Amino acid sequence: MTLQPTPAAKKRILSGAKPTADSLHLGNYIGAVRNWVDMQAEYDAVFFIPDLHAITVDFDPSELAKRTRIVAAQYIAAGIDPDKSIFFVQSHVPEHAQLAWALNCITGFGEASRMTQFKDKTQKSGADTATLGLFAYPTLMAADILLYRTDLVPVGEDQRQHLELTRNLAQRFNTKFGDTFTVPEATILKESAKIYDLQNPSAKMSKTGESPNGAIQLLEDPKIAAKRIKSAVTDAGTEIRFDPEEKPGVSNLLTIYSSLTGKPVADLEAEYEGKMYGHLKVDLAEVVVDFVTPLRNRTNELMADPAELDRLLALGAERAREIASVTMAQVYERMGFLPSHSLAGVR
Ligand code: ATP
Ligand code: LTN
Repeated sequence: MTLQPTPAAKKRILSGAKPTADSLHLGNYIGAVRNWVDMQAEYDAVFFIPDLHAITVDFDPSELAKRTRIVAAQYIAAGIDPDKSIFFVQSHVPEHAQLAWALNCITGFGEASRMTQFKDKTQKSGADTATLGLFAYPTLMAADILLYRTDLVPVGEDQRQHLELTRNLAQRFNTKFGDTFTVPEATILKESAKIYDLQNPSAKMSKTGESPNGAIQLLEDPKIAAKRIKSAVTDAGTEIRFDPEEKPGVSNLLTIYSSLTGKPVADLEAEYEGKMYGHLKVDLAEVVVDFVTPLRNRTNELMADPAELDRLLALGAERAREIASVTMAQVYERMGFLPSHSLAGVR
């Protein structure tokens, strides 16, 4: 028998999208989920639904479970394969909250106060309504990442500062208590993958945008999606050209078009030379409908069998706990906690 060389261990990636709305939107798909799907083959991938993060802002308890299942179904419909990747719900793995607490105790108050996402969110809603949970959002995120010895974290630019904090906390813990954590790298997903609000192209497309017409929700009726593309704000002039400064509306439509068809933006510019904005919108509306229709049908099929969805999530949580519990036991041991012994065999 000849010995096969051991393949180099795959690097681990980890990411997630919060269950804070009734559907993911096109920006989440193009900017995040689609990239995760592509990365599954090359990496040892961990994808999860950060429901503990979803409760750091005002939330409706009667919606949370449903929204969590929807995001789970949308991940799978988009191509996340629970056989290839570890795929689970954050609150099903108690080690996330446990490690977050330990990390809170090595995080400076000033350090946490400098997080711009917290500052932005509290500026909007006022400091009185902000919770301790929102303040501790970044240390919970660090726990998500460090529990799985993650090498790479594919996220948008907005999460860069949280990643930097995660790296600092990993290094601090390793120095203070002994080498325990992998220090992760951020893989900031390309700027071109950022999708803007259709009504206000200076803001990113978001679950909580000002106008519902600004976002394409992946679960809504494709006819509505088509309408939203057709009524998107475009710019002065008539020329169809990619120029985010001068023509943010048209550029956003070209980005969406290119992302969904794989056609380079330059080819689209050539194709639409001399044509009107209306032509671009009609064609893009069709592209969007062709894209969302099967995705929506597949999501609805998965949602029609919640027991199967829950089974997949339970399997994922089991696999996640196998890794997370080992890390957590090491953390407690290194921090010097008195071990808790089972009573079995003692009585
Ligand atoms: P939202 O603002 O829509 O609530 P979010 O960024 O606050 O989304 P998540 O749902 O956790 O929070 O985001 C999941 C992923 O989707 C993140 O990696 C984020 O960078 C990405 N994402 C969100 N909006 C866009 C967008 N408009 N364009 C590209 N990527 C986006
Ligand atoms: N904060 C992220 C969601 C998130 C996450 C994570 C992403 C929570 N924990 C761990 C990557 C790794 C967001 O708002 N997009």
